[in-house]
Amino acid sequence: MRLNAPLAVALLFGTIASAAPAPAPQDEAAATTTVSADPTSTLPTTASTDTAVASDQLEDLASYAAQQANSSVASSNSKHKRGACTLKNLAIRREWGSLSSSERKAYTNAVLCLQAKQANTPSSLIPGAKSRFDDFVGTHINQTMTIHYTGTFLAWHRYFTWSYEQALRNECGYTGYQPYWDWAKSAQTGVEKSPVFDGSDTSMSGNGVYVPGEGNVVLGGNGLPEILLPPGTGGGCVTSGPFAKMSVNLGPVSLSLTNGSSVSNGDGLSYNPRCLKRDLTSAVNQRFANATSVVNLIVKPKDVWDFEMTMQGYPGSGDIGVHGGGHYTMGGDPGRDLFVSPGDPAFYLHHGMIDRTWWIWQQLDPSKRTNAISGTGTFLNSPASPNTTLDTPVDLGYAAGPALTMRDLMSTTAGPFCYIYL
Ligand SMILES: *[C@@H]1O[C@H](CO)[C@@H](O)[C@H](O)[C@H]1NC(C)=O
Ligand SMILES: *[C@@H]1O[C@H](CO)[C@@H](O)[C@H](O)[C@H]1NC(C)=O
Ligand SMILES: *[C@@H]1O[C@H](CO)[C@@H](O)[C@H](O)[C@H]1NC(C)=O
Ligand SMILES: *[C@@H]1O[C@H](CO)[C@@H](O)[C@H](O)[C@H]1NC(C)=O
Ligand SMILES: *[C@@H]1O[C@H](CO)[C@@H](O)[C@H](O)[C@H]1NC(C)=O
Ligand SMILES: [Cu+2]
Repeated sequence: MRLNAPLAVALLFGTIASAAPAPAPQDEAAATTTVSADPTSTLPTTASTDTAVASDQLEDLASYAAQQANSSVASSNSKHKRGACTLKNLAIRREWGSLSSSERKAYTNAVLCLQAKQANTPSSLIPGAKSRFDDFVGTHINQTMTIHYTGTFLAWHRYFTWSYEQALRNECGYTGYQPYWDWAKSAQTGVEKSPVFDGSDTSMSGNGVYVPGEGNVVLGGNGLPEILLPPGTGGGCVTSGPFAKMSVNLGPVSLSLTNGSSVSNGDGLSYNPRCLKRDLTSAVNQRFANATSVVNLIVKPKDVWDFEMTMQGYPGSGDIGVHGGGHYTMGGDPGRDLFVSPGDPAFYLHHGMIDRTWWIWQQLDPSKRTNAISGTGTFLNSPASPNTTLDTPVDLGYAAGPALTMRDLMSTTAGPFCYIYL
């Protein structure tokens, strides 16, 4: 179902302009972890407000998750399964800053390769999709209203990011795995100094050229409280690093500007080549995606509804969550466009971290959380649609195949997937 409403123009990460009634949380047995032998008992249960302490808490939670995932892979009886996930073939996704220079260059070279390969999408369907990279952007635009604030949000983006990683590997000779951007680290250093965005040859390219006189980005409104985000330190075209010359071909669809308004180019599917813009905004990173926010997201929600909503921001709460936090930290075009955001190659490092936080949260109580789903097939259930279930299909269109069911996408070490995060 293609929901390309004028409503879209008012839609923003972390908030929407029309307050749709939210479905009630799905019943889930309360997580009770009071057994004395519980290995999680040494883990933090509340996030420290001291971000340095919270960074350590995040490390503890992440290494617990890795041990937990390792031991479940090690103990799963894989004798009868072909191509099963084992410790031998388990992929490890790492933080960008922990990769060597040549590993980072191998990654960005593979992305440039994807951008140079012909699209699979027929131009009659998406005339602006010019490359394999654009196939992913086009699929995301096409499905935006059915993959955010839905029951599929986490799993859809897991499959999407994995499929992109597979395209880099299978179509562009990349031998590594999808790296991630740890927002907690860039909140400490300032985004401009983060190895992800410092503009060096071994970054994901840096800031846009400074545009003076920018005002605020305004989210919300139409009955919801407004959220004002300050402008960043760039705003113009990205001129350094591997993506200095890349062309953003699709969109905009719902692009927030730094004067409180937003723009669109119709359905965003026509060919509209322009430079990649960024407006790195440490204030947004520090406010919405600091180490405390990440630990809070992992330790507080006891059901997946709360987890998804905390991550994306409860509409009206004034919080855009770590999901909106990361997107608006990048800023620019397409960084501030919910529909077109995969047009910035750093999208996949951001969603690597989104997937990592979900994975850590799942590992804290795998028997209850691996298959936990809550939500429907439409953005905040507007218009109303059936609940997402394990049988709900996820189809990535011309970006990748095959269509799978939610059931296949819930675990990172079963079904088609075999990876963990360190
Ligand atoms: C857009 O999505 C619809 C289903 O939601 C699908 O039928 C159509 O083929 C998609 N178009 C492209 C170009 O992927
Ligand atoms: C859909 O999920 C909601 C919230 O958990 C629940 O109240 C409702 O009964 C479910 N509907 C169906 C048809 O299962
Ligand atoms: C999990 O297994 C991988 C691969 O054998 C290993 O590199 C990693 O250190 C292990 N992690 C933990 C936390 O045990
Ligand atoms: C905001 O900026 C855009 C682009 O510069 C401009 O077209 C638009 O008119 C401005 N809107 C307002 C309300 O100032
Ligand atoms: C960290 O994030 C939380 C929300 O996630 C926010 O309440 C807090 O103010 C932030 N801390 C700093 C130092 O900005
Ligand atoms: Cu998305």
